[in-house]
Amino acid sequence: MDGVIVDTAKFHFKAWQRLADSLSIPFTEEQNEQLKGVSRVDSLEKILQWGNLELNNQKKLELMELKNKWYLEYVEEVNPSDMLPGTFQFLNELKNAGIKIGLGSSSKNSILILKKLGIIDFFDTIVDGNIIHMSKPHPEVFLKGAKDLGVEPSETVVFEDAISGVQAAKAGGFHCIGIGDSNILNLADLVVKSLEDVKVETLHQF
Ligand code: GL1
Repeated sequence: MDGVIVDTAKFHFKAWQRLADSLSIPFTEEQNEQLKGVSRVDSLEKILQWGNLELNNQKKLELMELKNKWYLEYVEEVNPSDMLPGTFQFLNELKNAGIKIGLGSSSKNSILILKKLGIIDFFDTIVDGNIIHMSKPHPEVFLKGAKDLGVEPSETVVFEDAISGVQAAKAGGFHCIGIGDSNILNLADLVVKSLEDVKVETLHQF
């Protein structure tokens, strides 16, 4: 979801950066690439590790709540115009072609965001951070999604903007189209700039 269908990855980055700043931990855009697709708790652990900071569980919970509070402020105004190029058209095309659609996200805010975008009804299943136990790069999120849809990984195409997500898709035996930079998402079967570059026919090559 974040960074594939909607431009919310930048708000996660902004909130994590603010949190890292508050802890005096340097946090770069390159490091952020390693957080994309990674759950809230695992993202915090990575940042603390980069800063060589050890905190107790209570403090960690407080920091995660703070990051989420900031994130929710940033996404307050999110609306359909924040969908990334081609998203709405592609969802429509898939629906018209009778192809099942699942959402696989590590975020616990996925339903809120999908409602703000007005596209929640496109999804036949939603598997998110509230349901899964193991964050990407573990394939649990996609395996659960495929099971819900009644399809095999080998007949499913995962769309991912995150290194951890591409790794998860490939580890689960899925085909994977990367959205973004082919140098970063080099494990994907195909990399495109946005969903604007994908058609139903693109899926038939797999
Ligand atoms: C969590 C992380 C975010 C991002 C998403 C997955 O979202 O906090 O930085 O990695 O997972 O796209 P959330 O905090 O909304 O559960």
